[in-house]
Amino acid sequence: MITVFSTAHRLHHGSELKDGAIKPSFEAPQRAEIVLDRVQQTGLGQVLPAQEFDRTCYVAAHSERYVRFLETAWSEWAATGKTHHALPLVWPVRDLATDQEPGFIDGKLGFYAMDAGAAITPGTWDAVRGSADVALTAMEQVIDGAKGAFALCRPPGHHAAREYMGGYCYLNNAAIAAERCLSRGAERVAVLDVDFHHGNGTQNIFYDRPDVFFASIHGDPQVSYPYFSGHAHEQGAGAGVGFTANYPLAKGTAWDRYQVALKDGLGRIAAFKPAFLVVSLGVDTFEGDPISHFKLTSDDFLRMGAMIASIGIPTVFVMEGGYMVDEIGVNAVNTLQGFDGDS
Ligand code: SP5
Ligand code: ZN
Repeated sequence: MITVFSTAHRLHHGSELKDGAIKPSFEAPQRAEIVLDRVQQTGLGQVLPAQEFDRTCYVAAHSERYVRFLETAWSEWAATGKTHHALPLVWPVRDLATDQEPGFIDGKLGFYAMDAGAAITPGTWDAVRGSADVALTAMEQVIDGAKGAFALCRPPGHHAAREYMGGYCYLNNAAIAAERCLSRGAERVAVLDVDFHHGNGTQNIFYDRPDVFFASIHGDPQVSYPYFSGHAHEQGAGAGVGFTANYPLAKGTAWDRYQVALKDGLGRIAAFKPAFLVVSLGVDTFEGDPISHFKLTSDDFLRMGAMIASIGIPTVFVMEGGYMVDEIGVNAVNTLQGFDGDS
């Protein structure tokens, strides 16, 4: 399988608010380098650089004003004399909710963020754009006939919604790739999110749409980030009712229970008959992950890849989370090898 990679990710290493303190983010540059090393060690296949895509490809999944915010946020922040990474400090929750974009950067940060987990640094926009271009380049491979392709994206994307960032995510790489195949003529596309955390951003972007089926398997939001979405009763809205499927699973879930949800999700995706499948591949479901609490083993990722291959749909794997840095390379590449039948 071909891997698409961009060195632009190295321009971004944010801070996050964790346990009441600002710390360097768990989502660090080393993650992508470890996965790339494993791709090369195992001889998974060629590694291609990302092509550059037009910003209209990003606006397909996000609003114009949100993309503009991402492009200009660091310069607006720096213009006020601040030198730390930019993080929001006030959010328009419930009765403060408004559709009016504030005129000052501190207000814009809260308006366009769901949490204090997606800092803006000087290199963030270039890394974020590069990550989306990685996903778009991988989608082009599959549109051109490849059975599978691996988008080694960093930063990740699945928490980013049409108009907000959060959870280390800025542009929703998986959603941007899904929109790309629709604009190139596909009638239907499915997104399967196997990251430990609910793919709230992808759900938000496609919630009222019947042309994109979204399935997510994740830690129960009663006890797991992002807490406010991913319940089983969230099944879509309007014309999209029935085209979103959520599988919240209990703390400590191991392969025996995980594979039941995966099988059901894949069955529903197969019945939808999409032209393409985008997999949001987070490997933070691993038993050793420092911020999650499922119990998948490295061998389970081989099984996961084989099960995904079994429905026979051309698939783009888009890297999302996974934070046990020594193991994420093995677990991500095991999934791809399982898909390729090299296990
Ligand atoms: C892409 C992705 O995986 N984003 C995840 C963002 C998670 N951010 C907040 C995590 C809070 C976890 N707190 C649990 C600590 C357990 N020791
Ligand atoms: Zn995650």
